[in-house]
Amino acid sequence: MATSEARAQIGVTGLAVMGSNIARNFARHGYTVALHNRSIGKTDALLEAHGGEGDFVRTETVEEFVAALEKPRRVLIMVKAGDATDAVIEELADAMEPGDIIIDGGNALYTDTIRREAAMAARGLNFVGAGISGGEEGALNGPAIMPGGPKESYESLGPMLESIAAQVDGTPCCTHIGPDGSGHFVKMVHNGIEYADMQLIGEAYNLFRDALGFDAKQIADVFTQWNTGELESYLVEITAEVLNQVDAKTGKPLVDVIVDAAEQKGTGRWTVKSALDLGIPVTGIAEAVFARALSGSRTQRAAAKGLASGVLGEKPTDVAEFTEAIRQALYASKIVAYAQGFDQIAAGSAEYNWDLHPGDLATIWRGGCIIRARFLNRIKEAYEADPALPSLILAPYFREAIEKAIDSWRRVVVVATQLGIPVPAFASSLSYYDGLRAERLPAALTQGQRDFFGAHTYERIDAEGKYHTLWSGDRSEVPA
Ligand code: NBP
Repeated sequence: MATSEARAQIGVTGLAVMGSNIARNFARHGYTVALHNRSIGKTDALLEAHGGEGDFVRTETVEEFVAALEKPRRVLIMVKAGDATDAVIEELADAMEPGDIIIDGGNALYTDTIRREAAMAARGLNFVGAGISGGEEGALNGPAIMPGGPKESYESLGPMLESIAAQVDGTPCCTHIGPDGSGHFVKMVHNGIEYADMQLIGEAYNLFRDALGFDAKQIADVFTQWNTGELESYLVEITAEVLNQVDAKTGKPLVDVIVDAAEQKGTGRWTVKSALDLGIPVTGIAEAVFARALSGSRTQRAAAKGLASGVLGEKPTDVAEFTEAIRQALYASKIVAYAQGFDQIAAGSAEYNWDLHPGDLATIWRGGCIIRARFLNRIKEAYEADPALPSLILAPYFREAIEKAIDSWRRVVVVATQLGIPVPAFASSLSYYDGLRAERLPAALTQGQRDFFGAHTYERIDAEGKYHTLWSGDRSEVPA
């Protein structure tokens, strides 16, 4: 361990699980890392357990911490998102100098990052909002990193971040995303997609359990098998691990003794709120957020037990055929969820003038992060072939995959409905797909109704301009 006079290349403040592991990751890559935490206990605990892994500088006060850093100073904040981040930024900004770089690696709301970047820029400081994904394991061994902020700061910071990020085929899972809040925005959408992916996996699990009568071990075996094909991904892999886990206390599968009420920290909700503002239908993500909320409505659910199901259908008898149908439904719904997430990224980019490159995101999400999956290679290729792709669904590879899956996808939604098994994300993804490809939507009627009660006008299929019908008069049509 170096002395407090050492000049560190990077400082990490906030040494809970994420900060400690990232600090260790930097140190293992040969950087001298200044350590700081509000309370000294976490700093000392880190040094005691892992101080030998690299060159760390122990500091107690913010002034000492800042003084330990090489110029331009680089400080990574890994504290609880929200007010704590603002408090830490203020303290650091007071102690730092123009040209220094403050990086917020927490899960900040991107609009907070836009505000903070502007405030720091006014003081001559570079502020980088960096989305970091991969949980504690990723933080230590290689996360996916999505840094926003000024391009100039990436020149000094980028090589360091790229060296500690996950690497796939020699490419780091880190790239400069775009200005101000763009890094946290894409991290937010990443988390939204993660919600959708988890919900879809959950619906598949539910069908195996309630439509096919599989136990947890049998379902784990299916997921293990799926992880060798086009669904190969971190989330499918850990699904098998969770389903295989046996509870030491009861000897039952752990999943059967966990309360079925999902919690959430908020990034899924943020994604949906932002999508509502941007006018982008992210139905898969929204259903996932609502499904967690429904599962958590424990009083209502207890009171609703015994509500009528109506006459239920027959369970599928060809187990192998229905297993494959579930796989196809999962794959097609997953394509929809990603397509919607990428639509939101395109809309955010246009709204904030970020000039984001969806292909770059698919590239850096291939490793380190929670949604890492074989299929991201396909997304990367799709955007390489056509950077202005109107929807991922229209890329030849995904179009064909859905064409192959569509009959199974419909059958799974029908069977689930007939059996009274909730599949909100499978069903809404299918409806989204049918809506997108429909030649005529009921929106014409909506426009007629809006014109009737509010004179909101409508367009005609056979003429330019806007029109209004004199509903409370002689019902003739006039140009608006
Ligand atoms: P937490 O989110 O649990 O935050 C704990 C840290 O925040 C401690 O170092 C604590 O200091 C510090 N802190 C708090 Br709380 N209030 C503070 C204040 N007013 N001033 C200064 N420090 C304060 O830690 P985490 O789970 O390691 O996550 C860190 C960040 O990374 C969060 O923004 C999180 O959303 C994000 N993130 C987490 C994950 C994950 O898998 N956990 C993944 C990706 C991103 P103390 O020790 O003195 O209390």
